[in-house]
Amino acid sequence: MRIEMPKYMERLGALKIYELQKVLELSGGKSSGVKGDVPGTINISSVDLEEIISDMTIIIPVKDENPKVLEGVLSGIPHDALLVIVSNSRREPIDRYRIELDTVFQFYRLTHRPFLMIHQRDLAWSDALTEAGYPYLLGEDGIVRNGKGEGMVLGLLISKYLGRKYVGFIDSDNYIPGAVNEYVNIYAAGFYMSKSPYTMVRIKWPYKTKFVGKRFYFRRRGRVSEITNKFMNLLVARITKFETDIIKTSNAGEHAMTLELVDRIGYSSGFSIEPYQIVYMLEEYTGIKTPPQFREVYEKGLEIYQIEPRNPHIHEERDESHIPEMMKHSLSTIYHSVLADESIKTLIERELISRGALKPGEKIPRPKTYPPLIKTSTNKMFKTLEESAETLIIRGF
Ligand SMILES: Nc1nc2c(ncn2[C@@H]2O[C@H](COP(=O)(O)OP(=O)(O)O)[C@@H](O)[C@H]2O)c(=O)[nH]1
Ligand SMILES: [Mg+2]
Repeated sequence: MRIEMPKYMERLGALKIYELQKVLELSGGKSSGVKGDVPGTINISSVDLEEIISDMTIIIPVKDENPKVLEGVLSGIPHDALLVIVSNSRREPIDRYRIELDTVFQFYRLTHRPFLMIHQRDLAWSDALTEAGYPYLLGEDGIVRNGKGEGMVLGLLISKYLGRKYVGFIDSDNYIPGAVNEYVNIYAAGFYMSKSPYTMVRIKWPYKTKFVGKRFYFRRRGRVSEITNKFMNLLVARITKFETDIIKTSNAGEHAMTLELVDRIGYSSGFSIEPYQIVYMLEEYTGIKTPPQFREVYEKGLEIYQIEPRNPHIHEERDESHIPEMMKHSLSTIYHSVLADESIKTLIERELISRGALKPGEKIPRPKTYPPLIKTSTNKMFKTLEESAETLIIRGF
């Protein structure tokens, strides 16, 4: 895979945020590296990509998706990545989890891909998370809360137990297996470029593709992400005092991290999780908080790559009604940041009101946040799950 070298990077304390890099060739040839090659680009050979992917867990969050689409997604994930599927699908009146499981089993029979699958609302999580010292995801009823963020954190806890060095997310509603394949290769390319054990790679979809009339329409920007990026960059400017547009991936559901970083950032509920990760890193790793919680990250630095794939993004188009709600959750992470001043707060309120996502006078709810995973004993957690989880299925490892 050949990628543009980033020409520009913003450095904030321990953070290095690279400008957007484009994929130039899906497959760039046998030899890796920059020397003697095309200036301004870096090539990573498929052998080097596969080496990294064989030390990677891929988490797939699922909620009521079409099993055929899920099957396509599985087929796109490179062979040596470990599959962890966390589903929050309805179990009544039809048990959709069972149907998904059948799809995954069939895929396993035909490919022998090791996988682990579990339901987000499995009652065993209650004891498992409590014993592990991470009860935060449990609601008042003692069951894990609904929400994409919650499902993702469960996936991360399992990945921490499994111990592979890299962890990536792939949505289960992607219609193009080739795009899925490219995303995972991009994660590996980012890790190849990075020099730090604390690295995050975020995907910037080039187009959100819609079918309009008789042809595709390639929309350049998503509504929510455009607005979140604008405010996220204003938040960065509160630290540097220079306005910037460096952040292009505030809502990147498709992203990957080193396990070392998974342990050292915070998470949040539902669809606020992706922007919150950036807010957390800005609060924790730009030097404004003393003493720092994780000194080692300051020693080694934390690198954030943002990479734009070649494949268009064609995913399940849901009805538009949830967009204002998503926008509110997304911006609430910035609004409630310690870095946000009154002027940014006022701008966010105005934006949400003008888009019908907030009524005048209404308060923006604080996002529900979850601490880093570093102190969690995932061995204890996993033992309990193995003993009593009704929905846990493991095959091939
Ligand atoms: N485990 C889990 N997955 C979820 C939940 N909500 C959504 N997902 C999955 O998360 C991914 C992204 O959700 P989607 O609704 O497509 O969001 P969008 O693509 O960001 O608009 C999809 O694969 C969903 O199936 C949830 O509550 N739990
Ligand atoms: Mg989607």
